[in-house]
Amino acid sequence: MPPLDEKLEPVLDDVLRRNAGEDLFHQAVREVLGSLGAVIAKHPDYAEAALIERLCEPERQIIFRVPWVDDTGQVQINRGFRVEFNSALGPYKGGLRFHPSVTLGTVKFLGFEQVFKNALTGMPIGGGKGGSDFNPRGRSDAEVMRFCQSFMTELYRHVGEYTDVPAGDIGVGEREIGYLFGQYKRITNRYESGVLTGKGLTWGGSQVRKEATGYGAVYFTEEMLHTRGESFDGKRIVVSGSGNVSIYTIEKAQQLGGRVIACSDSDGFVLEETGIDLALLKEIKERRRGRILHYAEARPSTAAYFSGGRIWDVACDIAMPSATQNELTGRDARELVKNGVIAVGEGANMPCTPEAVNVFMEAGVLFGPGKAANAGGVATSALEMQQNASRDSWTFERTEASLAEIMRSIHNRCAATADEYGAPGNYVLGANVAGFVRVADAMRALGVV
Ligand code: NDP
Ligand code: 2IT
Repeated sequence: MPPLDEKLEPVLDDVLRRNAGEDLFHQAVREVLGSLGAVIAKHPDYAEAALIERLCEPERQIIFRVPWVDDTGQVQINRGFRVEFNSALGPYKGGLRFHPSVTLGTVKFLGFEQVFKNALTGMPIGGGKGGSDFNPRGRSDAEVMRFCQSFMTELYRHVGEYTDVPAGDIGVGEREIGYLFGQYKRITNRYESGVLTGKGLTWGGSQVRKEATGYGAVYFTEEMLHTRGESFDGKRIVVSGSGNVSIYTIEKAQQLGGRVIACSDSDGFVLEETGIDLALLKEIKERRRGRILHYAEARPSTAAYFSGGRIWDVACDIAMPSATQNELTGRDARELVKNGVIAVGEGANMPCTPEAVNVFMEAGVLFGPGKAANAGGVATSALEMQQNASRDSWTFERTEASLAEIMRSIHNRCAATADEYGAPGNYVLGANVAGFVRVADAMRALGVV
């Protein structure tokens, strides 16, 4: 990571002081500020009017109690969050994460990343994020529904088509969006489709939204590979996780001729040299809500299961970390480089530690940072908002063609920005600077608000 410009040191010091203990938020801010020295050296006016300081302070942070009754009649209490980070470019937009590890710091890191990601898409969406420390694992459908209804009973007053538009993230998929939308509709007596994205196809959802993050990450990585005359065809690929992003990363990588040989969940990973059976993976993960262990048990002759082990020890050409933050460490990166990895595309948000990113950059590995590589999900959410606003619904083909075009243009914008700032091939710098400039220009136009 580049040393911090001395003008930006006090900005980071302030963020650390005012947000004590929020390590993930500190990490995300430090990474972006590391790229902004180049901008203010070239255009000092971007350091004026406390623009960067304002960008690091969320516009609004909401924390609320979420009480609900479990199947045994016990009252459970969770904590809900929505951080409305920046609305210079459009209504706050970003997912909801339901996972026991969620704290205010988690949501702030994700909201901060989202601001730059959403700017990079070129679409009219600001940045926000939310969630809860609710753990959906092992909960019945009825419990998940009651939790979602209670969550929305507070959240409904803060969201809206022109205000703040949540979607899914870890632990939040179509089922949860359905319960949330149902409760919003009931409380407000409005069929306001544009209040949430990631909806089902029969009730206002968009084709390709489910697939979009994974497909988009593969498109972005393919664009990086093309710069070196390479492609997915015939490559060995490792995808961590086995949730929404991972499944559709695997699907698109396979469609492009790649062989995905390993995927995981938080308990362990499966290695299958002949290639992951996607239909079985979907059956176990999407329909049965099962575990990777069950997948391996169903493929006894070809698949090996490693409880707890490091998926990044598996030799591959392309690595796509698609589970969670800081899941790929410096040690893992060195192992991947030693085994000949040529490209890393971040499907998850901030899955590579700063040390891992350095290892990849120094080794000349193509590295696509999450805020660019996984922007296809939120971009397709913006397409869903567009369809809702015009009461239209597009075909799968039309929507996928838009997604592919958006990912190509994000790639090209990052690459051109990296070139312009004298760092060709540095997609981290390209993504941070291109995202920053778009938000910062809008903030300047809107005055000190
Ligand atoms: P899902 O809940 O569908 O899947 C998450 C996967 O990651 C599961 O396999 C899960 O395993 C694993 N995982 C989650 N938390 C941990 C953890 N703390 N340690 C180890 N493994 C973990 O989520 P998504 O696929 O939607 O999200 C994955 C990543 O992609 C996240 O970083 C998210 O922020 C990011 N993202 C998602 C987008 C979307 O549209 N959904 C858009 C852009 C980025 P287990 O079942 O064992 O918990
Ligand atoms: O991290 C992300 O970009 C998401 N979870 C998707 C956000 C969205 O609003 O579709």
